[in-house]
Amino acid sequence: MFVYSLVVFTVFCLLFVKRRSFKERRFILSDLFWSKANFTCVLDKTIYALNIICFMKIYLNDQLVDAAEAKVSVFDHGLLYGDGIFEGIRLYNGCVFKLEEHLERLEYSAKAIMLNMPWTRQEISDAVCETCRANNLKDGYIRLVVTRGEGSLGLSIKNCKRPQLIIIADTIQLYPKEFYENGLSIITVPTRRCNPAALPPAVKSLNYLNNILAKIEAQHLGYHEAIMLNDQGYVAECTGDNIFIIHKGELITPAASAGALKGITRDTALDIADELGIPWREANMTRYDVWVAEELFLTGTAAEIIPIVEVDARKIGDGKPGKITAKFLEAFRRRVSIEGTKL
Ligand code: PXG
Repeated sequence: MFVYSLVVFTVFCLLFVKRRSFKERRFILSDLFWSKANFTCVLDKTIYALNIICFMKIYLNDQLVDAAEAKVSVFDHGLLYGDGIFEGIRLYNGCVFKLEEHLERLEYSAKAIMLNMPWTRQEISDAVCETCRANNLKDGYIRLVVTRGEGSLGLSIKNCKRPQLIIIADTIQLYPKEFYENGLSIITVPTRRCNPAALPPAVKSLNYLNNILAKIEAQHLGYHEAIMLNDQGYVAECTGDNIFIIHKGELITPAASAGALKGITRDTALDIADELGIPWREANMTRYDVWVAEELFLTGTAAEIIPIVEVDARKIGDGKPGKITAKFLEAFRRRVSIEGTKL
């Protein structure tokens, strides 16, 4: 009865604060109740689920639809074979960060897998902004997905008539705040990054099993993130982030040819290195190079810049987030607060 009343009351409150963002709604509602941590947590989850059911708009097939109506065919090759591409993009303070760069990478991924997108870059850009506006978002995470489209059973793409464009605009926090303050411990996992001759890791494809297997191995051992080596045994990247070491005052990261995705945040970190006057280079990197680094951090749209303090049970530097890493994080936060495409 209590749960039922709670749900009814929450729906009522949601209607009452319909034009507000998720964060504002949560704030108003937890103020209406009382601020016991557990209760707020349950309330958060309830509001989050109801928010999706009642209000979230998804961009699908050239229009905005309710989340409950956003359906794709079971014959879509994106579902049947992971045949498609995607981008994860951040929205900061009403501005989409590095939108042009993400759309350029999407076009490169499409070209690499021979998927002809029937939309111009401007059309996709407008659709991204429209989806964020429709969801009253100011800060969030945008998932842009292009599938090969509906086809017949069988690998051939010949019967896939029209790619599907899906845009989801939501909120995200990949890691808890304390990991950014205290740093993260990671390990190297057995699953190797795909050989570029088999599937170029630079293509941000819908087929993420290679990375998912590595993530499963990491989580199975109690870690949140893992280093993946390429088939020559050099460090490629992490399951969803690029990797950087700082050694003798120099910033070093694996090249795309070593199996790293050409990360947008990676490029931003290299720009920041230029701004800070820190020399950088791309190089083949062994696990030994990682273990003896003075500092280490990961970059990714979802994770942003996160300090690493332990790898394979070896402390990195003094086991605390490094001073240079802190400068990168500070410069990154400054950039995201002033750059971007306005909604
Ligand atoms: N390497 C890989 C394998 C990635 O998937 C990055 C590096 C970082 O690239 P950007 O452009 O974001 O700086 C990524 C992207 C998630 C998630 O939900 C994370 C990514 C992609 C998809 C999902 O954790 N990271």
